[in-house]
Amino acid sequence: MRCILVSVKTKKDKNKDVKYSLTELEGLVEAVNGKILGKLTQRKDIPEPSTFLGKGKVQELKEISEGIKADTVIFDTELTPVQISNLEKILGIDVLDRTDLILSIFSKRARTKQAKLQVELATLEHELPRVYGQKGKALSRIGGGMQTKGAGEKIGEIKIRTIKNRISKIKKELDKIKKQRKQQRTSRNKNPDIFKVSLVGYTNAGKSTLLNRLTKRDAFISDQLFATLDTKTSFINFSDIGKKVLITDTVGFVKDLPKELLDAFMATLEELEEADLILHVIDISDENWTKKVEYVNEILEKLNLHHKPTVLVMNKIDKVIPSEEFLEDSDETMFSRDKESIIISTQKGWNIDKLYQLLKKYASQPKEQPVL
Ligand SMILES: Nc1nc2c(ncn2[C@@H]2O[C@H](COP(=O)(O)OP(=O)(O)OP(=O)(O)O)[C@@H](O)[C@H]2O)c(=O)[nH]1
Ligand SMILES: [Mg+2]
Repeated sequence: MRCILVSVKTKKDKNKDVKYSLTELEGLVEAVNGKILGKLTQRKDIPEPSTFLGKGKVQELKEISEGIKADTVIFDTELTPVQISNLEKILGIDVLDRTDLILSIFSKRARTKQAKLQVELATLEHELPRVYGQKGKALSRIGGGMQTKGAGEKIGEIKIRTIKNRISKIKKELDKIKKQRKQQRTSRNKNPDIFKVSLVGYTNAGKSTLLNRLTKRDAFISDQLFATLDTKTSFINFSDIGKKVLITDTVGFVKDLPKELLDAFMATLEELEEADLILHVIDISDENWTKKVEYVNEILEKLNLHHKPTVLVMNKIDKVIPSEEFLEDSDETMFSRDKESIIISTQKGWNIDKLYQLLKKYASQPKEQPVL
C-alpha cells in the first residue's frame, strides 16, 4: 500500500492536534506494512458533504497522488459512504478512513475464534450503512426508483439481508463463548487463593512484554499497534504467601476507537470487572503519554472500573534514563496523587523485583468484598 495521509481540522474538532493525529495514523499504516509517501492537511470549518475536502484541495490531492504514484488515500477521520465513493471516483485510487484502517489491522491480528468473530461483527456493522448508501446511489441512477424496483436496489436488499443474518448469527455465537468464559471465570473466582491482576493500557505500551517478563511466558510481542487481540492469562505462584496471582493481558486501547470495535471488544474487557487489581501500563518515553493515560482512564470510567485498585506502571524508562542507578532518584509519587505508581523497564528488567513485591503486597491484603 502506497499511501497519502490526509488530516482535516473542522470547526467540530477545534481542539484536534493535527500533528499528533497524523503521527498516530502513521503508526496505524505501519501496522499494516503500508508505505507513507505524503501528507496533506487542511483547515476547513465545515466539511464538504460530497467530498469532505474542498474542490481545490481534492484537485491538489489528485495531482500529488498521481505524481508520486500513490494507490491509497487515508483520512484521519470518519468519512460518509458517499464521500468515500465520490473521492474514489475523482482520484481513481482507494480511499480509506481511520475506521477502515483499524478494522483491517484487527482482522489481520485476530487469532482466537472469539477475536475473529468480534472483528467480523465490527466490520459488518461498519459496512451495513455503506450498503444502504450504495442502494441510495443505485436508486438515484435509475431515476429515483419511481417505477419498478431497479436491479441495484435488489442487489442492495439481498446484501443487506445477508449481512443482517450473519450479524445475528455471530452475536449468538459470541454469546455462547461469553457464557463459557464466564463459567470458567466463576470456577476460578471460587478460589480465595487466586488474586486476579489485569494489564491494561494504550496499544504498544508494553503489556504483553510485561506479562512475559512477570510470568516467563511467550505472548506475542511486536512493535506494532494492536499486537494483542486475544486476552491471555498466566500465573505467578507466590508460594510463600500461599497465593497464585493470575495475570491477564488485554487488547490495547487507542483514541477514538471506532464504536463498532469498542462494542465488539467490550466482551473481552468485561473480564476486567473481576480483576482484584489493575496494572495500567504506560509508555513513559512517549511524548504523548499523558494524553494516552487520560484516554485509557476515560475507557476505564466507561466500563465503571475507575474505582478498582489501580497501579500506574511507568514502563520503558530505559528510553529516558541511561542506567538503572538513575531510578534511585526517581519520585514515583509525582505521577499521581491518588494512585500508586512504579517506574520500570520491562525490557532491561529494571524494578521488576519491586513490581513483584508490590503484587505480593496487594495479593496478601484481604480482598475487597463485592458490593451486593
Ligand atoms: N525500550 C523498551 N521497549 C519496550 C519495553 N517494554 C516493551 N517494549 C517494546 O515495546 C513494543 C510493544 O510491546 P508489546 O508488549 O507488544 O505492547 P502491548 O502493550 O502488548 O501492545 P498491544 O498488544 O498492541 O496493545 C515491543 O517492541 C517491545 O519490545 C521497555 O521496557 N523498554
Ligand atoms: Mg500486547
